[in-house]
Amino acid sequence: MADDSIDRSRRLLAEAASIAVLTGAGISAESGVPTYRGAGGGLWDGLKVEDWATPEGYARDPHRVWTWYSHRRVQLQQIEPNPGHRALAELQRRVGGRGGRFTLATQNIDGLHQAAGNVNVLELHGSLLRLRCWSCPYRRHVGYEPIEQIPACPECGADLRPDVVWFGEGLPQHVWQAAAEAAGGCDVFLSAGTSAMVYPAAGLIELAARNGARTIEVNLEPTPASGLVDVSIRAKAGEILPRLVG
Ligand code: BJW
Ligand code: ZN
Repeated sequence: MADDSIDRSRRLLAEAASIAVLTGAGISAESGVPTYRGAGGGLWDGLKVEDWATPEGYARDPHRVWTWYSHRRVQLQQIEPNPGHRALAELQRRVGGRGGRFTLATQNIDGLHQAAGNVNVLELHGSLLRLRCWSCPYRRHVGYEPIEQIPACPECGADLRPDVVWFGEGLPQHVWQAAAEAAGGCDVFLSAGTSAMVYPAAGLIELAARNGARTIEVNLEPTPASGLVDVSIRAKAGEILPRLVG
């Protein structure tokens, strides 16, 4: 991979007053979390996300979907942030230290950015570590313990569900708005470890480019955004991000 792409990206990140970052499953791959698509991805415990991470998938077999999420949550206990996550935490500290603006929007639901030290993370697709009610605004944090029986909402008695965003569901509105504002107003936009196929999250890259940001992509494979960005680096996030920030 060309060293001049790395040098150019390093310079852009070092000089920007306002940086927005979008991450996806690829950034957690080196921590042992499987991706949804691409090499080595696509199946979570034998189930295909497109078939089960939908309201229809849940309606088909609520218990199976619950057990699936419970299992994924328990697995998180063994998982730690990798150098890619830690580089973004360092980037946030540096940009903050020089009085700049930094926004991290993630499509991931694994909480690893927060574990690495990032703050105010915008969780576009929710979190495995929260439950919410199907029919009222009730939400609560949960730990890594398995939950095999579907719990009832203490406020209204309806079933609780994982607080994640399934296909066909809208993103949490305030989270989406904050991410769109950051992407539309930044000098430099960095996307890392995302196939850039799932909308509206992938649209943040286009929004940033349209509004004049310099755009950098770090991903193992080419994506639909690769032709649009200023710098496209095909490599592992855990190897490259520390070099972009360090
Ligand atoms: C590495 C690496 C390493 C590996 N280093 N890189 C047609 C056109 C446009 C949109 C639509 C459409 N039809 C339907 C839609 C809408 C739909 C959508 O976008 N579908 C597309 C698939 C076509 N979107 C939605 O439904 C969204 N809501 C919405 O649009 O609301 C409005 C609306 C309402 C009602 C009706 C219609 C619209 C919601 C999307 C929710 C996504 N949810 C999931 C599941 C979360 C819960 C769970 O995990 O169970 O979120 S799906 C899954 O994909 C997950 C991810 O966050 C998301 C994105 O994936 P991501 O992060 O990019 O990961 P991968 O695996 O795709 O890519 C990883 C990449 O990393 C790969 O490229 C690797 O090469 C790379 N890599 N190792 C660097 N070490
Ligand atoms: Zn309720």
